[in-house]
Amino acid sequence: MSVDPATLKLVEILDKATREIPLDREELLYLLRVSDENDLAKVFNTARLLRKRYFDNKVFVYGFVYFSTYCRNECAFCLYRKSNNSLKRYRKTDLEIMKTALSLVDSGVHLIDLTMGEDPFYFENKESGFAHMIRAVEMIKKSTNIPIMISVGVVPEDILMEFKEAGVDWYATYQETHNPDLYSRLRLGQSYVLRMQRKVEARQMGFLLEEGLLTGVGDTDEDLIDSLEEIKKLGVDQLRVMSFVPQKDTPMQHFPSVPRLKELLVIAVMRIAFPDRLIPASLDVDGLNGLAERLNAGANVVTSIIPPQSGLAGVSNHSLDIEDGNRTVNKIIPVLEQNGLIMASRGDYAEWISLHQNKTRVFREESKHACSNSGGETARA
Ligand code: SAM
Ligand code: MD0
Ligand code: SF4
Repeated sequence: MSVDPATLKLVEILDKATREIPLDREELLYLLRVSDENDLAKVFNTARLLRKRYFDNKVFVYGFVYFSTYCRNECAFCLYRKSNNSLKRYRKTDLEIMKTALSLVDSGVHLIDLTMGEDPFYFENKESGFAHMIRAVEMIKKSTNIPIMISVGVVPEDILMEFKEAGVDWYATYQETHNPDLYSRLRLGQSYVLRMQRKVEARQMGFLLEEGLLTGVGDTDEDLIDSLEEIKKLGVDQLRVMSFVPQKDTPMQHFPSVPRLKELLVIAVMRIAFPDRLIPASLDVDGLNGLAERLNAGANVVTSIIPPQSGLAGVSNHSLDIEDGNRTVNKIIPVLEQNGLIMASRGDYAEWISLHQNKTRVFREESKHACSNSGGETARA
């Protein structure tokens, strides 16, 4: 019986992936373009096999606190862009932030992600603006020892250092794309170089890094592969992709939509290219209903757990599944189980971080050295 050459090629690529032989550009592109149902199942299967190799059946779960929806920026894709006057914004007090974080910790999450727009209240009053926030972070850390991520935009370097000293573990700042031209049409008026540079600096300060892509924003398959290459150079610990969700009253509200399959394929290709890293399935794109397909594609972290009745928003889906309590730990556990997975313990998460830091120490030290020798373009805040 003759085997179809396309099937043979796919089998060869996936066999290489299973043996963790790095795939070249052309092979990664091939995977991103798979469309046949049987072939897709093979790609997802390989992604899950690699996830199992490094994480067994354990999944991590992150709580999300979007504590201020004010923003000085004009990202074309974002509901919270400065000039959008059609929404009600909020800024939570330090006490509210702490209370929410503590209730998320009680519900069993492994990490608290503190996120805001680039709120002028913080950015324009610099030291005094951030001071309360930094103290709140310190309190959360001291009383719970929970790992903390900040997603607060491109903060000045000295403030970033203060967050580190207060006990923050992760810095998340998504580039969305590594095509500078596309970036300039998405993150209007923001420096591409500065955003990348701050991540390099954060890593030098000892932060763990998360990088993120948006798909369905005019990105090509080539752009997506370029991003994987940049992500490798940056040396990130967690990487994500989210589908663009059109937002009313924003410049991209009528942007043609791309099937969700693209996000799923990118998740699988991320797992294949970075088998031992953390890759989220965000509840923020399609809510609880979209969780199983993202886990099936190889994700190993569920993000955007939000307490109901807290008055807190999501990012790409500001209200989906929040008030009805569908973005809670209790609601995701059955979905994990239906997919042969379980929720990891806090000890498992701590162990992963510590083993991972040991494993990547040499890479991080070498790149720190390379950066300090390169004297590349210095970015300004
Ligand atoms: N303001 C900070 C910043 O932009 O870095 C922190 C917020 S950040 C976590 C918001 C992220 O949500 C963006 O980087 C983008 O990846 C995602 N996002 C925003 N609007 C979105 C949309 N309409 N559809 C999908 N993802 C979106
Ligand atoms: C999420 N809504 O995890 C959150 C957000 C920011 N670090 C994360 C995009 O889906
Ligand atoms: Fe502001 Fe972040 Fe939205 Fe851009 S993505 S408008 S920086 S909140």
